[in-house]
Amino acid sequence: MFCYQCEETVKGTGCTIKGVCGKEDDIAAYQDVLVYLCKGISVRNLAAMEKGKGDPDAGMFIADALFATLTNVNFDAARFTAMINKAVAIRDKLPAGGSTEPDACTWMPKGDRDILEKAKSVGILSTANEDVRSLRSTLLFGLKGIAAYYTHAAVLGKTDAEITTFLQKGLASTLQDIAVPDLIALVMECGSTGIKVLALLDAANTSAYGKPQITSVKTTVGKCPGILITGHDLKDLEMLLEQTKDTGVDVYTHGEMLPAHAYPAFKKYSHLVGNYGGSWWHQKEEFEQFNGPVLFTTNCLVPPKDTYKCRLFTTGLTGYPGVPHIEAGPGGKKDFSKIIALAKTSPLPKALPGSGNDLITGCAHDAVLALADTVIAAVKKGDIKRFIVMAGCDGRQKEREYYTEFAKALPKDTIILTAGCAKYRYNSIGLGNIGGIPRVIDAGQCNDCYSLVVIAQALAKAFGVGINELPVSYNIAWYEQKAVLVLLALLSLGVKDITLGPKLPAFVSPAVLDVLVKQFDLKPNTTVPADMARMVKI
Ligand code: SF4
Ligand code: SF3
Repeated sequence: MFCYQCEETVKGTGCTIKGVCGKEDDIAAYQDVLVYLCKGISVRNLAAMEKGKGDPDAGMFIADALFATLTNVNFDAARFTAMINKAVAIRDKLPAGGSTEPDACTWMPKGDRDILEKAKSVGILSTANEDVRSLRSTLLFGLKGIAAYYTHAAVLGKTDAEITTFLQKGLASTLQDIAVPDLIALVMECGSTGIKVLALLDAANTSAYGKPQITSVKTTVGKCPGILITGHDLKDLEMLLEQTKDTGVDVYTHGEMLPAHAYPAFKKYSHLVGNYGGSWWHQKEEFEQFNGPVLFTTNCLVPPKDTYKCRLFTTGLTGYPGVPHIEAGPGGKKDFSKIIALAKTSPLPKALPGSGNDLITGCAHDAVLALADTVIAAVKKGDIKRFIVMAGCDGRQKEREYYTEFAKALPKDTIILTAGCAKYRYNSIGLGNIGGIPRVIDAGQCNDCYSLVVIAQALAKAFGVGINELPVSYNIAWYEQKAVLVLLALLSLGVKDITLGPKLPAFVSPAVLDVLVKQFDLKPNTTVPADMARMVKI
C-alpha cells in the first residue's frame, strides 16, 4: 500500500505497511481500485454527456465512492467489493469509447486476488513524475472533500450537476497527460467548486433545520440511558431524535455533531441533552465510559476496542467489519430500533473527567452578522484588534498542543473564528468574551467554514477593504481531505498568508510548495511565540 492523504501519515511521508489510522493493506488496495474505476466511469460518462447520453446517477455514485475512501470512514472489505462491482456495472452500461479508451474504462476485475494485484499499478505511485503526482494527489484529495460534503447535501435533497460533473472532470484528468499549469488550474477550480459545495450544504442544512442560533451546550450527563451520535450527518440525527422521542432514552452528540444543538429544528427535542467528549481521537476512552450505543454517521471512525465494539453501529458511507450497519430504506428512512433497544438495557453514561463546562456553538453567518454592528463598533473602538481563523481538524499528536497554547497566549483583544473539530483544543478553556461577543466564535462543523467566508466577506464590505486587508490572520489545522478542500477553497478566493499545521501535507512536492508560497504566501506553523508575533503583530 501507499497512502499519504492525511496529516498523520507515517514519518510525514506515507503509510506503506499499515495506516496510522488502522487501514490495512487490503482496504487500501480496494480503495485505490475503486477510485481507479471511478476514473473510468468519469471518462466514459463525460463523453456520453457531450452526446446527451450520460448517466445522471453516475455522479452521485462517484461522490459516495470517493467519500468511502476518505480517512477514517470505511474499513469494511465487503462494502468495498460491493462498491467495486457496482462501479463496473455503472461503467459498463455507458457507451464504450473505442480502442483509445484508457485501461480504467475496460479493465475487468476477476475476483479479490485480481483486485489486490491491480492495486499495485493504479495507486498514487503509478504517477512517476513527483510534481504531477503531487498535483494529481492534491486534486484527488480535494475531490474527496467535495464528495463528502456533496453526499451530505444530497441526503437533504440538494444536488447540483455542475458539482458532480466537476468531480468527473477532475478524476478523468488524472488519466490524461496534462501540462502542469493546466493541472494547477484544475486544482484551483477544485477550490472554487469547494465554495459551491459548501454553500450547497449550508443551504441544505439551514433550509431543513433552520438558521443556527448561538447556543450553550451542556457537557454533563443525565439520569437516563443514552445514545451517542457522532459524525456530520444531520439527517441521521433527525431520524434518531424522532425515533427516540418518549422512549426514556437520551441522545448526546459527539465530535463534529456538537453544532447540531444550534439548529432550531433540534432544539425542540428535550431528550437531546448535551455533548459528550471531545474530538474524534479521544473516542477509545470516551466510548468506553459512555456505556451506551454509539452511532457513526461519517468520519472519524477509529478501529474500536472489543470492550465497546459490541455497542457500535455505522450508517451512511461508514463501515467497520463486525459492526452492524444500518442501511437506508425506501425514501432514505432508517430504522434505529436496534440501537434504541440496546440503549434501554445499557448502564448510564459516566461523567468524563474534566467535563461540565458548557460549550458555545452556532456562531454561523446569520447569527454573527446579526451582531455585525456590535462587532464593527468593537473593531473601530479598538476593543477587538484582530480575528484569528483557527478552523480545521484535530489530531492525536502531542504537537497539536500548540493550538491550545496559541489560543491561551492570544491577547485578550483578539477573537478566534473556528469551525471543525480543531475547536476542541480551546473551546472549553474559558477564553471569555469581548463586550458580550464570545472570544471563540464557533461557526459549526468543518463545512461551516463557509460561514467564516461569508462573515469575512461581509466585514470586508463593511470596512470597504479587500479580504486580505482585514484584521484577520489564518492559523489552520488540518488532518483529513475535507480540510484539504477547505484550504483550496480559501486559496481560490485569493486568501493569502495562511499558516498551515501541524505539518505541511506529505503530498505537496517542493516545487508545488514553491508555487503555493510564491502565489499565496502559504507557510507552515512554527512555535507559539514566533507565530504569535507574526500573526498578531505584538
Ligand atoms: Fe496513513 Fe492517513 Fe492514509 Fe490512514 S489515511 S493510511 S493514516 S495516510
Ligand atoms: Fe474532524 Fe474527522 Fe476533520 Fe469535520 S471529524 S473536521 S477530523
